[in-house]
Amino acid sequence: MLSLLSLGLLALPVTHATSFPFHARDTSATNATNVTVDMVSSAWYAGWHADNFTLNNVSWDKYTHLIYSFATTLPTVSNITLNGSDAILLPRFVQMAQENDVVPMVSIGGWGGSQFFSSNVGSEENRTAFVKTVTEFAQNYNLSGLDFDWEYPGVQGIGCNVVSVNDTSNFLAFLQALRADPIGANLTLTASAPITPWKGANGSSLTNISGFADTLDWVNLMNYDIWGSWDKTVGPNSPLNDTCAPAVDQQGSAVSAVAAWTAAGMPTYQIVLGVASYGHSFLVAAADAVISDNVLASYPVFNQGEQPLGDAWDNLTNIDACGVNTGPSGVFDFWGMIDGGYLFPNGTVAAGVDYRYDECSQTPYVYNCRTDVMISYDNAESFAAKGKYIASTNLRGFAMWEAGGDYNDILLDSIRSAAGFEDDC
Ligand SMILES: *[C@@H]1O[C@H](CO)[C@@H](O)[C@H](O)[C@H]1NC(C)=O
Ligand SMILES: *[C@@H]1O[C@H](CO)[C@@H](O)[C@H](O)[C@H]1NC(C)=O
Ligand SMILES: *[C@@H]1O[C@H](CO)[C@@H](O)[C@H](O)[C@H]1NC(C)=O
Ligand SMILES: *[C@@H]1O[C@H](CO)[C@@H](O)[C@H](O)[C@H]1NC(C)=O
Ligand SMILES: *[C@@H]1O[C@H](CO)[C@@H](O)[C@H](O)[C@H]1NC(C)=O
Ligand SMILES: *[C@@H]1O[C@H](CO)[C@@H](O)[C@H](O)[C@H]1NC(C)=O
Ligand SMILES: *[C@@H]1O[C@H](CO)[C@@H](O)[C@H](O)[C@H]1NC(C)=O
Ligand SMILES: *[C@@H]1O[C@H](CO)[C@@H](O)[C@H](O)[C@H]1NC(C)=O
Ligand SMILES: *[C@@H]1O[C@H](CO)[C@@H](O)[C@H](O)[C@H]1NC(C)=O
Ligand SMILES: *[C@@H]1O[C@H](CO)[C@@H](O)[C@H](O)[C@H]1NC(C)=O
Ligand SMILES: *[C@@H]1O[C@H](CO)[C@@H](O)[C@H](O)[C@H]1NC(C)=O
Ligand SMILES: CC(=O)N[C@H]1CO[C@H](CO)[C@@H](O)[C@@H]1O
Repeated sequence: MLSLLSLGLLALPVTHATSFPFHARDTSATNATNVTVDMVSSAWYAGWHADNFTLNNVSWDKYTHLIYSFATTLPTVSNITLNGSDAILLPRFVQMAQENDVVPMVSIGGWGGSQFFSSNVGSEENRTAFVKTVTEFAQNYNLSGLDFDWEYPGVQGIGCNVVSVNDTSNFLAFLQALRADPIGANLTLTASAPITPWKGANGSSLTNISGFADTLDWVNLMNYDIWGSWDKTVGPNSPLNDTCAPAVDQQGSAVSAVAAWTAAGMPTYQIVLGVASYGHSFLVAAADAVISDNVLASYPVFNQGEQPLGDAWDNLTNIDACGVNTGPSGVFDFWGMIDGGYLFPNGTVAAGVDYRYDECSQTPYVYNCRTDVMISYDNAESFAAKGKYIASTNLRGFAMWEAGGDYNDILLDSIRSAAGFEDDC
């Protein structure tokens, strides 16, 4: 009974997806049933990188769902907006997805696009209007699903978002109204969520998110940016595990995220693991970078005053949605690490670059002692570990930020194979 939504929506002939039987966690034994749902092999496609990573560059046959990003919220509840030239690109995206039996979705919000979620769902009248806005948007673009990437309900994200203590309950009320709508009922509805459940009015993570579980098809747990330039030390961008890390370095991981969400009532088969095709760079003095015998430290201090420039998709000047210059992001996409000489084109570490695979987070680090740049990132080995974890934990699948970050599908092929997806022949 719990999975009727998923079953109805995913009864598409996704032949290249693997299926596992899941035991639906119905509290009523007589209603308990084993259901089979198709696993999710997905990624976000960032519209603003389309010049470089074109729609023809997408490996459509390896995905079940692709999520065009982003449509952003507006001060008016009666519209959402696409970024730049997306209004021309999105119809082509949808058409190519359909031709390839991929479910086309659009993500609404994002770090820079969540400014007005709070007001758009802030009253029953607005929720009704916002349901109309997003369902008309889905119909206009022939979308089969919507992803809500509100960063974050009840918590200030980028710095200029509207925020209310009632955001999370208003979000749920909105999703319920959307699900009750005849068009919304037929859409795949997902949310991209932080590694601990959304905050309630008291500022703490919800301990019971069953209302969201009943309404959404699944959540994408954004297990990345767990460490970055905002921290005091370097750390893994996307740790698989952190329960094995020193207590002060337990900032979250796939393992702790799945534990937190399932404890609050999200079944594992409604959890998709968000994975990253990029890493974060830090300027680390040689004396701090290396502990002994050329072994790299996992949590060294870094120069917070000087953020290295990332790859060709980074910029010395980045003006965010609040109008603030945030400087370089320091992000290196996986292809950018090859471009920058940190990795060979086959994804292995280049000659003269120090490397460590951190056994707790199960993620790699590289260090260039000539430039003092350290990068914590993901590679084929760490993606295989995450794929194995998805399979062994019965998670629904993975969602990669972002499709264009990979190089020759090195990461995508690794996680697909480890999670049990089979390639078409
Ligand atoms: C099964 O679930 C339905 C819907 O929640 C409920 O109305 C019904 O009473 C349940 N049946 C039993 C025998 O528990
Ligand atoms: C569900 O499947 C498992 C494993 O195949 C089996 O042990 C269990 O009895 C099944 N439960 C129901 C309610 O069919
Ligand atoms: C996209 O495809 C073109 C043509 O095959 C290729 O030259 C280019 O390198 C690809 N770009 C990326 C980012 O993969
Ligand atoms: C929403 O915005 C689009 C693009 O700017 C515009 O074409 C459309 O008319 C707007 N719709 C409403 C209901 O305002
Ligand atoms: C909009 O596009 C610009 C680049 O043109 C990009 O930097 C920005 O992140 C995008 N914003 C959103 C919210 O998609
Ligand atoms: C409802 O939406 C309008 C904008 O369309 C906004 O001005 C207003 O503050 C919203 N109401 C609430 C209670 O958030
Ligand atoms: C939050 O919701 C409660 C209960 O509905 C209401 O009493 C309160 O005024 C709301 N607070 C805000 C800031 O909207
Ligand atoms: C529901 O969605 C499916 C697949 O996207 C479509 O074929 C069908 O016509 C839709 N039904 C309604 C009532 O919109
Ligand atoms: C995470 O670390 C704990 C030890 O703290 C270990 O028992 C567990 O197996 C690890 N899980 C994974 C998926 O690596
Ligand atoms: C980098 O930032 C500058 C100044 O804001 C801007 O003019 C330029 O277009 C940006 N370059 C890229 C590639 O985004
Ligand atoms: C990766 O490429 C490098 C440089 O060409 C080569 O030395 C190495 O053997 C390759 N490794 C694998 C596993 O193919
Ligand atoms: C301008 C730009 O962003 N170029 C990049 C496009 O992507 C390739 C990798 O696929 C990079 O090598 C380019 O630097």
